Parts: sequence; C-alpha cells; structure tokens
Amino acid sequence: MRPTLTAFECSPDRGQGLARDMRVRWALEELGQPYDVRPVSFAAMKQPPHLARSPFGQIPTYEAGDQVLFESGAIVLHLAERYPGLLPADADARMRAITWMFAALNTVEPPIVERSMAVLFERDQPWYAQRLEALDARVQQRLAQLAARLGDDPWLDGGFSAGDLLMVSVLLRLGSSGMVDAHPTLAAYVARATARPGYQRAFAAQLAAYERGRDGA
Ligand code: GTB
Repeated sequence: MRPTLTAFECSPDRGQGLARDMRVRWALEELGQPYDVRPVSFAAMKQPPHLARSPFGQIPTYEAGDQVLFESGAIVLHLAERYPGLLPADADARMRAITWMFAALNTVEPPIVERSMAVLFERDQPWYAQRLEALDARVQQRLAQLAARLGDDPWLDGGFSAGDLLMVSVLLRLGSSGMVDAHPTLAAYVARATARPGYQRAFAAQLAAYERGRDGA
C-alpha cells in the first residue's frame, strides 16, 4: 500500500527542507518505500477533511489504507517499526534508538523552536536582545550536552537510526545561526547525515514540490 503524506502547498521555508514533512520523506527514502504527497494550503489545513487527519490542522499526516497518522515523530516511528533499516533488531538497542527519537523531539527541539519563533516574531520587541540571549543559552546548553555524548562517534548509538534522523532534522532548524558549527563534531554529524542518499532524495523532492507550489504548477 503506497502511503500518502501531506505537506505544505508552498512551504514558508522556500524549499530549505525545514518543514516537518521532510523528516517523514527522509525516513521513507531511507527505507526505500515509495510514497505520494498531497499538498495542502494553509486554509485547507483548517478545514474538516484535513482536521479529520490532523486534529491540530497541521502537516505532515500519513495515510495508508485505513491507517491515518499525524505527528511526524509517530509517523517516523511507525515506518521504522514496519520496515527494516532505521531501528536495530536487538530489543535493547532498539529502545535506545527510540529514546533518541524522543530526546530529539522533546528535549532538543523545543528550545530550538522557541528560539526560531523569537527570531521570526519578536524581533521588534524592546526586550528582544535580552530574550534572544537567554534562548541562545538554552540551545547552546543542549548542543554542548549532545556534543559531549556524541564524542567522536559517527552516530548517537551504533549505526544510523531513526534517532539520528530526527536529531539531525532538529539540528538543521538552527540553519545559518552558526550554533551547530560551534561544535565541529556536531557539524560533521549533520554533514554526514545530510550526505546520505536518502536525505538527498527527500530534500530534492521537497524542493521540487516547493517550486511547483511557488509557480502555481
Ligand atoms: N508536533 C507536530 C509534528 O511533529 O508533526 C508539529 C507539526 C507542525 O508544526 N506542522 C507545521 C504546520 O502544519 C509545519 S512544520 N504549521 C501550520 C499550522 O500550524 O497552522 C513547522 C515549520 C513550519 C515552517 C518552517 N519554516 O518556514 O522554516 C519550519 C517548520
């Protein structure tokens, strides 16, 4: 059964691959699973047909027959459980990889998102510089802790896993802030992950989708 994802009709990131459909596309590419994408507009996201798939009116969603999922982390976990390649077979190692998935989404992503929101929406506030300093410190703390754990290892725990896929997806949201580059081992970790053919295919697909949406094709 070929699944269908939803993604922005025209992503506000202009095809930089920062929207959360990218992590699901990347997982599907790593797993060698074909998929279709249904683009949705901001208006359509808030209409009943999409709200039936995503109660919060967001992308991405995943549909395969009767299975309808929302939450990018849950979708990646579902795919990684279903097809071999993104979770180790050994039960303990598998649970550690799943723990890294949660760490990426629950411990590392929130301060990064909070910082991104401030940069986007709070720039004009008189307290912006002070707030940004505090938010930077929170992100920097997480990056230092992550770098300490990664050390010189290529991946977080053994081979590349869904934990790495989500962690790198989250780190990419720091974009050109230079915060990841301040840790050469983390920068190399991100470069290693994004050089993977699965990432490259997913990135190209979302960029092409953005360009189609932008050109109204
Ligand atoms: N926890 C959910 C998940 O992981 O699936 C969060 C999903 C989510 O935030 N979806 C966003 C969305 O649908 C798109 S990815 N937003 C529309 C809305 O809520 O009305 C977040 C995102 C958006 C834009 C950029 N960007 O421009 O760089 C990056 C990430």
